[in-house]
Amino acid sequence: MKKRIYRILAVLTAACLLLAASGAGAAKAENELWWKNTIAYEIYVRSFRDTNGDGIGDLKGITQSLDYLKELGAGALWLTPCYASPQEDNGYDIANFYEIDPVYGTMADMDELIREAGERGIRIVMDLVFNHTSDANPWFVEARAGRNNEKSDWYIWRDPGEDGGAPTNWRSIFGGSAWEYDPIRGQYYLHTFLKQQPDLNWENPEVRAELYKMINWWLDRGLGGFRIDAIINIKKFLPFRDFPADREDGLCSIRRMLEKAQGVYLFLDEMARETFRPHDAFSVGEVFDEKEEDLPFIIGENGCFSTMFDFSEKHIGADPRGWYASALPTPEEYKAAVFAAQRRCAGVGFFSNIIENHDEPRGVSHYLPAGERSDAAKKMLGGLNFMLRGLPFLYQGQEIGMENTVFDSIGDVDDISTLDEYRVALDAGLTEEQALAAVAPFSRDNARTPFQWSAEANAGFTAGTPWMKVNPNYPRVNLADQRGRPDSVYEFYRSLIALRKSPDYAETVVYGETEPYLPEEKDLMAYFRRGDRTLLVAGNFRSEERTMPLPGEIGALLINNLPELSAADGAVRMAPWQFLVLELA
Ligand code: TEU
Ligand code: CA
Repeated sequence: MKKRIYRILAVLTAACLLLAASGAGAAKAENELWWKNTIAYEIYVRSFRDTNGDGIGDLKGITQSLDYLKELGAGALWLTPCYASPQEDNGYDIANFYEIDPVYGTMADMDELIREAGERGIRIVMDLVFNHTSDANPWFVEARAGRNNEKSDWYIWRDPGEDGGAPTNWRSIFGGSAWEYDPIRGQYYLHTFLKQQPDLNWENPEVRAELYKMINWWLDRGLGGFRIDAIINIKKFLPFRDFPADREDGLCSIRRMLEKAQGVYLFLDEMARETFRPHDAFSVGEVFDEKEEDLPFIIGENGCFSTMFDFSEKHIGADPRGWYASALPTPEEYKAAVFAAQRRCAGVGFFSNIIENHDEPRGVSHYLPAGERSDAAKKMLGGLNFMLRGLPFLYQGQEIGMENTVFDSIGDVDDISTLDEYRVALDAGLTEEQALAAVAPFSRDNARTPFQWSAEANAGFTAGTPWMKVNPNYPRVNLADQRGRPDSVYEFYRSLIALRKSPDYAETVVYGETEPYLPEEKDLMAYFRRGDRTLLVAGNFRSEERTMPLPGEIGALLINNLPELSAADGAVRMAPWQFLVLELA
């Protein structure tokens, strides 16, 4: 019976989507060009540039950096949340969607940024956090005040369980029960993340209408689009029930419930129909645990988003017991995950490709072995990711090869997720020192240290005291040292961006199919990009030389992260960490 209902639901979803899509196709085709031919750049507003000496990055700091971002070649800037917020999760807990948090600036600063960016051909993309709000949001304040007011059903409430405790045994993503008791209502409310981040009830059409109104309000202000946060979590699996515990605490990760939910694409298609499509707005989804058969609903010709991030590499080595028991990915595991993702989206749509973001450790410290994070290796990793089919999303600092930071003690840690994982490690019997060492490589704070502009005090990020310690390697790794230096990581990224935009190669780099080359060759990651030209992209994930046979004659050498190239007798002698983009004759 249940199976039949799900099948009907899936068919219904497909029918509605196909119906909705026919009109949208044309408009979408026209609009999608701008974002496909560009590169996107994520800014962690808090750590980008401080202009008023309070040690916290701000909107004026981004406006003052637009000429730099233009020089780099960014066409879209994704800003992490800068709405009014108690900052419990650094802005991912929004108290007012219509107000800029004073710590980041004013609405006038926002309008100025949108205008100034527009004058440089750059579009601003805001962060949409719609699975939850802050518990300081007036919507939640009203909802918890009673069971019969206008907003009572805007969040997810349940009576206590038989034992008077939490309604189910779910663990939030940041640890502890996903249920918080509220004495005023005498009920529990659900929070997938922090208890200060109560989940919105998307089953309530009033909630959805209010959210769509807000999106259109911002799009009418001239935004280019949105990044949509943790969006698959909005659909819950009903009726609520316990799941088998996955740790000693008797709880089970809430992800187990969320991954069983069905029908989220009806909500997402409605959202696109009410907001993004009428505005030809760009949208990139933060989608986890999606099923392959659902990809067309997400990024297909008539999908609910323009694109979505490919997170498959992020999960390599992850252990359900926690970060302390997780492992860093090997080059072969990384290569396999990347090629599988490229295969999954081929002929369906565009993934947005990343090696890092504000939730991940630095890519060069995560995917390159310790002791091997040379400029050549950093360029190779960046190049292998950048040349994939899809939209390249750079994260601030990636373009200069920023690395994981150093935590002298747990006191240096700001990230709530890291603090939770540290506690899990201690509960597993590690000493404080061992626990910190075990979770540090996975910490989100690695990506959140201030941007390293120069070797001056505080890396030129602030004239005050930075809200988070600057990475002590800033005298060695900073933009001022690299700008204009031909062999720098920064100039290497600029050369990749120039190739993607070059009239001769754009069609192939943007639209060309990806096809693995010699995938069985250990620690060699190579693939073709087949468009109106054929490119061979190759990286040697080793600190020793190796030979790579060529599939044909080289027509042109387009990118080389090293000064030399030794090619003879139908093969290339690749130096350690060498990266090449060759055009085949
Ligand atoms: O993240 C969603 C998410 O589930 C993961 O990124 C996860 O929280 C994290 O990696 C655990 O380490 C989004 C935002 O990107 C993140 O910054 C927010 O904390 C989270 O949603 C809640 O809004
Ligand atoms: Ca500031």
